[in-house]
Amino acid sequence: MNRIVTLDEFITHRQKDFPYASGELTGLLHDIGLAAKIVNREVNKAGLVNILGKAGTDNASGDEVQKLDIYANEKLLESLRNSGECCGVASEEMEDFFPIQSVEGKQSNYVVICDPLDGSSNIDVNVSLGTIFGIYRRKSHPGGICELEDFLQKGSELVAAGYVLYGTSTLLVFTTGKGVNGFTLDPSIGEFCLSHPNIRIAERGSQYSINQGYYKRFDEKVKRFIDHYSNARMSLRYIGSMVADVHRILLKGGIFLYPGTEDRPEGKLRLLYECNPLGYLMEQAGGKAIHCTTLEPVTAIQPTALHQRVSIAIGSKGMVEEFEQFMKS
Ligand code: P6P
Repeated sequence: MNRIVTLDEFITHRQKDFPYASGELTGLLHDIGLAAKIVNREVNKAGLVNILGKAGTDNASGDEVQKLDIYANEKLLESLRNSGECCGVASEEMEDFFPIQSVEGKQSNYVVICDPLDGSSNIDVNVSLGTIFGIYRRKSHPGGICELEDFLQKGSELVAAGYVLYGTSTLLVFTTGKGVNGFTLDPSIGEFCLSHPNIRIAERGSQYSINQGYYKRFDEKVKRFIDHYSNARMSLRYIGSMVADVHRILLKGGIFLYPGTEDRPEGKLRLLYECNPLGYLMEQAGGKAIHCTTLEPVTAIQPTALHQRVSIAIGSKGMVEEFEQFMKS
């Protein structure tokens, strides 16, 4: 029987792999793991307590906010604020970034970006949800308040990124730029345990993932790509929760697409909080993530706004490159 390797043990043991080998990044990953356990507890009983349903507000991207989104955002902020390991957080649930005061004079070198609860429209129907996060080294002068430039960094500048999937089990999958590893929460000991070491995505898969309901509103070349896969008898799987769809593709191979449409040519998904962290992680697993129109890597896009939206095609390298060929034809 293999020995259990907990998340904390893994991070500590691999600390030498982390850029700048500082305890801060270790501490940040621990903080995110802690927040994930707390959010998991509430997600697992969302049907039992008065935390279901819409909170009656919209977030910065105009999406109706569910109470669990607010709760998840607060828990992440709380966990990151208490340790003072980062100097600021930008979240899909907050209009502007949130500077964090230094704790006991500690000068933090990192900022965190997050989508606290992605796919939250699925809360009421018990479909998997996710938390997405990314960690950057700050660009502004250490010791001062974090600045907008600390968050408007390309995905290629990430020093760590990952997600938590609240599904049939709770999984934390992340990278620090040295490959991708997955940890499953063992509720009996309250620890994330290494369950998916060194994840690599297959060159191709048998599934594609897109909201087929928008077919009529896609670009003609996107329609031709979808028709090609439909005629090739590929399977269509679409959950409406990006973390769940991308996680399935990471493990099974495939391609997830959220192209622009006539009414939303720039696409729906957020560059900072969804596409960059997941794109960076996918690249680390041997996959690819590109903009559906420019075909550039999403991690190469220079962000210009905190809530900027982009289109994305992400997944198996061979399938993303096949999509590229259709878009160039
Ligand atoms: P649509 C959830 O709201 C989300 O941001 C992603 O998790 C998901 O992939 C996408 O939007 C679903 O959007 O337009 O297909 O409902």
